[in-house]
Amino acid sequence: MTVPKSHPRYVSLKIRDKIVDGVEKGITSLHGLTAHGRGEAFDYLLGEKTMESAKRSIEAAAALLLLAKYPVISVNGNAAALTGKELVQLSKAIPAKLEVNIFHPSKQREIKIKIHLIKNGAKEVLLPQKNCIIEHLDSNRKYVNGGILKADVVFVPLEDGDRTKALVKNGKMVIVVDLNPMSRSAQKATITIVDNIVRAVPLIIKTIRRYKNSDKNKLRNILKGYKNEKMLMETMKIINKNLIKNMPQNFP
Ligand code: PTJ
Repeated sequence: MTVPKSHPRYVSLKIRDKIVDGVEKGITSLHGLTAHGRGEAFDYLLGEKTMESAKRSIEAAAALLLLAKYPVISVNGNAAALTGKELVQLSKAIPAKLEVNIFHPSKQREIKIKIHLIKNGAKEVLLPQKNCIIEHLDSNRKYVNGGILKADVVFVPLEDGDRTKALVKNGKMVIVVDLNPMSRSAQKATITIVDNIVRAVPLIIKTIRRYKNSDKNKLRNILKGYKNEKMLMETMKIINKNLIKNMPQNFP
């Protein structure tokens, strides 16, 4: 769709185009469209910009990814369509493995996501295997590969809540990007970045590059000072403030 640059919702509509494109290419599921709509609604409430609290979560996420022994980036249909190229860049910057993991089962879609990531510069992309299963999960997300199975830190952008909980139960630390601070993923993750994935991932890459050669103690201190619940609380306050600010003024 050609969106005129002058349109007040230009950026949002361009992001929406990427999801539609993902569906047309067979990368994103149809359900991904509704998931995106939910995200858009929360982004609207958050003012469609990266909040200070999200910036602090991004710092902590970068520190955790750099300290991890075996970090893995999990990629689903929405994340691939919105930030395929950037997730490949992130995997190289850390470095971390890329593993496809989708909720709505489709072997074909898994392969298309892999091809999409390879076209965007990935050297290796792991696919779920039927004989490789993580515990505490019944959905299609239970099928993993050597990456997620072995990982100590899993980066899970844009997710449904069950898996975050299951990954934590499996002893992993989980970094989530989710615009909804009330979602189960947001509430169960080790670090929750409440921001749009299209803004968050480039910022994580930038922060990783900035901290890449930092002393490990500096990174540990960033993590020590980080409290996920506090960030979620600050986010909720911003939503509250934005709701009040936008209330009709002259209502009797
Ligand atoms: O490709 P699949 O089969 O793995 O399916 C992927 C989706 C996203 C469809 C699947 O995981 C799903 O159904 O997710 P949910 O349960 O709808 O949760 C998605 C969460 O992501 C919601 O809390 C949304 O608010 C949030 N979200 C949507 N778009 C964005 C987002 N968060 C960050 N950035 C976005 N652009």
